[in-house]
Amino acid sequence: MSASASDQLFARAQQLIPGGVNSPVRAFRSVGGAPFFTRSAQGATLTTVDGRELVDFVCTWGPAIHGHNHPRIKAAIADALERGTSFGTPNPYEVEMAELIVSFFPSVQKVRMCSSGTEATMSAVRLARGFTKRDKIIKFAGCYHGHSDSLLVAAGSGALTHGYPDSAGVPAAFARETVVLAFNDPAALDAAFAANPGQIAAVILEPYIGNVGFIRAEPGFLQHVRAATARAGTVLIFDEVMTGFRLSRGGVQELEHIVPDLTCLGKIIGGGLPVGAFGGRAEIMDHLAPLGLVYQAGTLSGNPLALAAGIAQLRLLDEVKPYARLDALGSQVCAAAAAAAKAKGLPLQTPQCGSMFSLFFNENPVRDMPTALASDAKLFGRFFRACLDGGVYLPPSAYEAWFLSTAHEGPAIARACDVITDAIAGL
Ligand code: HOZ
Repeated sequence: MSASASDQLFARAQQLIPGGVNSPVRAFRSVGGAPFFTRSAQGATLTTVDGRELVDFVCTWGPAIHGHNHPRIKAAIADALERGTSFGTPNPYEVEMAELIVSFFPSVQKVRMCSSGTEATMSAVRLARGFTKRDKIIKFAGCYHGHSDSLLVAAGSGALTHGYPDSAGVPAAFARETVVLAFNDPAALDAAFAANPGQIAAVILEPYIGNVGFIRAEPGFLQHVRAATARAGTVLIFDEVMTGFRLSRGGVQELEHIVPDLTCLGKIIGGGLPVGAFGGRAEIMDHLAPLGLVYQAGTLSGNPLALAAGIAQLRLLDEVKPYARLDALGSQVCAAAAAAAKAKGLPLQTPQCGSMFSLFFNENPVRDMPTALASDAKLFGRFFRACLDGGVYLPPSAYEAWFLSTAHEGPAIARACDVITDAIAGL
């Protein structure tokens, strides 16, 4: 039997690209099998280079909230393309995007664009350190904030998936400046502040975690974090790269009525093109160069194509008001999976908020990294492969969130629920 087009590409890729992929989770190592290569994506569907059509629950890891290749976003990119691909000077899209972000996120008074979520979180941490003149930061185990040195400690996402939550190559001296705490544990936060008086520059967190699977903050936790950081003069950074514009118009901070000092954004604001942003209180943001002494820069920052796509995507959000519909779709998938697991006698947790959720094969509720790691990841791998065989693509890791788009409404969701139900029944 001749190798599939995906297998042939993967063989070539492995010769030249470490692991054959440009981002580790895509290698399928924790779920088994070889990755497929995508030829095109439309609506809720990925088409592989072998011509298979898959219902996509990854949505390019969050950005495709209106589905893949939406005509309005395509048109905005095409229009911007007529004017050029990159200018290296200020451009009008940057002002329009800043106005939009500030209108969606009232906590953001000033914002700077960059090219990825990693840049956004890395820069926000540097800014918090420059602003407070302190070195230490607090992060929570399992939260993933991209791959800069200070933040790649007890990290989720691919780092956790492949068993290296503390990456090699991060100097111990850097890691010592990062205090790692359990998520959803207010007492641990109080103890860390008591042990490091006047030393904590920032607390950074995914307010609902998307990178150890999906985990919601328990009632009162984020409010506790806000009060403790305010008392300590510590900058509170919400990493809403995944949750921003996705769980509500104004992210988790809107749902939980919290005003963080800084917010990191990405994914949806690029409409599928590379982008990131960080913003917050003007008093803090004005410490950035050229006004202040904290340096941050980027040749492709404010890229006109990425911002044209993102502006179209945000305007569309306000037109279609998708959040109730997305929540109903998420509930439908979780309910179908829960019913199948109950019928099969398998323990399953289905934490969900709107269009983000996870399926954990676990007896107990998942509230932090240790409880997530107590899930049956091997069983998830079998479930993943059964779904893929049935034409449904899930995140290829037990420790990543699933994403939905408005394009999943109708036949796609019905087909996916049937495949998920059959896959669980066959475990
Ligand atoms: N770290 C990303 C999700 N948490 C994965 C990105 C990718 O592989 O494209």
